[in-house]
Amino acid sequence: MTPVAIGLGSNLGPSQQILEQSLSQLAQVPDLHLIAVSAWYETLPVGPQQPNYLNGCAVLETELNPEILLARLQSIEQQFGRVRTEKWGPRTLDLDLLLYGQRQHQSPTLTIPHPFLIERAFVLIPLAEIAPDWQEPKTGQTILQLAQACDRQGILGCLAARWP
Ligand code: A4P
Ligand code: MG
Repeated sequence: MTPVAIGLGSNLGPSQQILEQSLSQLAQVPDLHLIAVSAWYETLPVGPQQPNYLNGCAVLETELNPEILLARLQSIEQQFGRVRTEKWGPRTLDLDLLLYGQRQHQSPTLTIPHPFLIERAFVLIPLAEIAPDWQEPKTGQTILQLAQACDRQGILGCLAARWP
């Protein structure tokens, strides 16, 4: 079993409901086990002008390889009506694969660690709640160290996740 970290985000539709239903879907994927979920954070959008996001993170354990896991995440995104328009544009559900154990992986479809992990407060702050000691393999810094160093200006507030 390998621990994996996933980032969840939504800024279209009933975001909290969408995020919590997506957790239920994740929990039903064979060979994927939900271990911990952060609170939900209201965050200012990074990228083009669009509504604020609700963001959070989850830690899971899996026997699925990274590419298969990404395909499972994308199929859950599709179930929630994700339509890809502009890059970094608004979305009902975005599931990003942030960390896969200590693995570094680069293919045309998948980069692990997620390329923007180390600079995004909307990922680092929630992830630090549930995985503070996880070492980010490229920098060697822990998630807590990265979270403490990041710019928190875009983090507006936080609400408890209704999970489990
Ligand atoms: N891909 C490569 N590596 C990964 C990975 N580690 N996890 C590929 C997930 N996908 C990965 O992603 C485009 C392609 O990236 C996928 O087909 C996959 O093969 P996408 O989800 O279709 O497009 P995107 O999300 O618009 O682009 P990208 O670059 O993934 O953007 P991000 O990083 O997901 O950022 N502001 C706030 N406050 N909160 C947010 O959650 N999210 C974004 C999107 C922008 N601004 C935001 C937020
Ligand atoms: Mg994405």
